[in-house]
Amino acid sequence: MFIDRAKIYVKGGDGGNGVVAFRREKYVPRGGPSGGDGGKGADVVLVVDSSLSTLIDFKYKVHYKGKRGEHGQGSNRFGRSAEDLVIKVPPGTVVKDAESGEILADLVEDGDRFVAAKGGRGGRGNARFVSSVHRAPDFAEKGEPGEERWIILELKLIADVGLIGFPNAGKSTLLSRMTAARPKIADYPFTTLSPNLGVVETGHGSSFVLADIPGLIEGAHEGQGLGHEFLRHIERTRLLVHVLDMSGLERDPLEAFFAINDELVKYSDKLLDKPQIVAANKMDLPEARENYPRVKETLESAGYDVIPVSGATGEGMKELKNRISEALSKIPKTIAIEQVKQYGIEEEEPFKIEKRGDIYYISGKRVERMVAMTDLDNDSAVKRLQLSFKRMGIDDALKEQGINPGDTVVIGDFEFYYVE
Ligand SMILES: Nc1nc2c(ncn2[C@@H]2O[C@H](COP(=O)(O)OP(=O)(O)OP(=O)(O)O)[C@@H](O)[C@H]2O)c(=O)[nH]1
Ligand SMILES: [Mg+2]
Repeated sequence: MFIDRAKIYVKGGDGGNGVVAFRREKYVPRGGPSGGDGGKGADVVLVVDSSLSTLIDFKYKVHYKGKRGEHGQGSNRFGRSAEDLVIKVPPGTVVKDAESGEILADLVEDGDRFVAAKGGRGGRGNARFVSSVHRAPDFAEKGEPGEERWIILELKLIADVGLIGFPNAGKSTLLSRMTAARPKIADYPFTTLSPNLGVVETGHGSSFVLADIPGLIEGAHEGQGLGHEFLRHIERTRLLVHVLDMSGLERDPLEAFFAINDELVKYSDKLLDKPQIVAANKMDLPEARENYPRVKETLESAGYDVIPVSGATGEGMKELKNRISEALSKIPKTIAIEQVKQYGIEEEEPFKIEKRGDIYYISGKRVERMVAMTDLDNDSAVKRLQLSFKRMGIDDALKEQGINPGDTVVIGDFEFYYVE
């Protein structure tokens, strides 16, 4: 089964908690603070593995959660950071944010990587909060929560050469003749419903990747016959081999040729810029031989290279391979990479207050993170949080909105009573 789109959930590991500890020394009843920091949570990382060619694994596994970092320990020992959670994806995987639809990454080459969800940093141990005022801080930070989101993976095939043409033209037959791939071949349209890839060996150790793309029909650019899905895969090929059924038994070969090209431009003018070689197929049939001179003349005078072949007998295969390699050697090996949104350092609003009924809701990445990292059972830690809120101007903003002592304030998953 060929799967070229998947939606998955990724969550980075939470950071490990910092710890509260004090040194124990002979004759010293209470030594200095010595609580170590927690370790960093695991990043969830997508990495290209060229041995994969579909997104099928993601049909069965949808949730990916990184491990949390280890908690800190006494004697200033830091918790160990968690190892990244690596998810393998095939070359040509475009990553989008499921909510906004924005392209986050386009992973093309073997080893390309993208951090889909960052792990949280470890919380600081009490040893880190020593100051001239606090010689023996009795609180520590909790680990930062890991990032989480839903992402969409979309495969945009990468192949050197794409076989295009109407259904039944013989594309799959040619792929099976030239490569070790064994696509389904049958005498009815739309036998092939998803692209098949094969490697063509051209001798001298060189090779190219050939993609058999499902048949196109009139209206493909509007999505007819699943046209959109198929046309997308043509975008990242360097050369097209246009397969014509020369017998004309289903439709006139010249009409077929121009109809398909018409669909290509309507989808994107970039597709028509791709060099095309014409494989005049089914030349074993007498009707095909009859049509050949007329088709050859018209297409050659339009500037196309026309090669007579037969997928049935294997005639012309060597010539076709040679012409393809020759043409490829003149086309630079660049791939159209998707434009990825560049994240500048956006000035994020530090916090937002919304009053609904009697409750004040405070939101904002930074504020929510500060609360999540505070040990709310620890008075000193809570005091420190209050102080930070005051410094950020949250107190003043709440007062401005008319808050009274005893009113409820909600931040992230936590609820507080407001006190002066
Ligand atoms: N006589 C003859 N028949 C051929 C030749 N090449 C393919 N065929 C036949 O044409 C029919 C369609 O071949 P496929 O290779 O499945 O065609 P396709 O272009 O992949 O078709 P779709 O997958 O439906 O788009 C099959 O019955 C093949 O056996 C050829 O060179 N000569
Ligand atoms: Mg086919």
